[in-house]
Amino acid sequence: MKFIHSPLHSLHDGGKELHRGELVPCYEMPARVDYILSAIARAGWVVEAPGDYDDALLERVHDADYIAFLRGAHEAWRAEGRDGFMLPGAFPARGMRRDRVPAGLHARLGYYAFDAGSPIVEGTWRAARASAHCALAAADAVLAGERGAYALCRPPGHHAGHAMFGGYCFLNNAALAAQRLRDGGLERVAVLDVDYHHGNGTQDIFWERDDVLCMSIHGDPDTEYPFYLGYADERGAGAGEGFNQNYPLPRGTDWAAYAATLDRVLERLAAYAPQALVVSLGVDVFEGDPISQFRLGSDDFPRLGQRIAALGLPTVLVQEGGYAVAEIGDNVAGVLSAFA
Ligand code: OKP
Ligand code: ZN
Repeated sequence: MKFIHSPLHSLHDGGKELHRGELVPCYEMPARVDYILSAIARAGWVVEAPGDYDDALLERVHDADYIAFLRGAHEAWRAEGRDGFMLPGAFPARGMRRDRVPAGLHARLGYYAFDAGSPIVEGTWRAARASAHCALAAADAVLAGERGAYALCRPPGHHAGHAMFGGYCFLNNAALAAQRLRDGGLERVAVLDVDYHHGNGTQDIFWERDDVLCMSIHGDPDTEYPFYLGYADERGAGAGEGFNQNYPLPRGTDWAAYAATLDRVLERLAAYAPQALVVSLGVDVFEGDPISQFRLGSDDFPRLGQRIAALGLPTVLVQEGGYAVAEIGDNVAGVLSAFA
């Protein structure tokens, strides 16, 4: 088992999110990583840094102009004489033009964003890039024969689509790992997203593909973020029809109800006979999470890990959400202990 982490994550800091009408410090904060690293150290596991990867690899799952926008956004912001974090205030909603990318910086910001909760600061691009590198390095470890590899990614990735950011996510780390496994010669890869929030970005990226099965268990979007995707009738299109599967569950779901759905999901996942698995590992299903509404206890995370490990697949685990900061380390380590 390998554990991959980059200290560059801390460059993504200092932004605020629009939360219920107020600008508040982001729930997705650097301290999350400190708690995970402490728990990893307590378990006696050793963390490695990823190597560097060419930006062209990011275009395996993301739009080239979107990548160029992320890379240059804050520099352009500063060139306009501004400072601090960037948040969009207008979006191309229904009936508006989405077929052309506007020229102005603020216009492009809203074009590529889908919420006002994902601030871009000066270090966001470098942190997001390093986070993606962690996922790529974890995929490479699995391609080299490791049974499991954990990428301590921050910022997270599963809300980032082919050409959009939001939900604290800029580059889709799990999708990049899955694509890396495909490019490394594996024919079928499955992505299992257990974060509390629907992995809309991963769904977007693999929507028309049958070589990457996407399964997500999450809070019902009728009431939970990201609201406008994640319903059970979204099943993929074209060649990808049937290769996207969503399992929304109600607020208040506890381990007993969660495990019943998880067992069905794992059975279907195994039937696809993937050659490797990518887990979008959000631990915001925890009962103490400040922005989520499931009721899994800390004791349930080893159970989750055991069930995933029992698939017997080479597995890349990619860190996504988890905002109960003091407990995030133990909850993540609880899952990882089943693999390590
Ligand atoms: C990211 B991940 C804005 C409300 C939106 C975003 C939640 C993103 C969760 N304040 N909150 O899936 O854990
Ligand atoms: Zn989440």
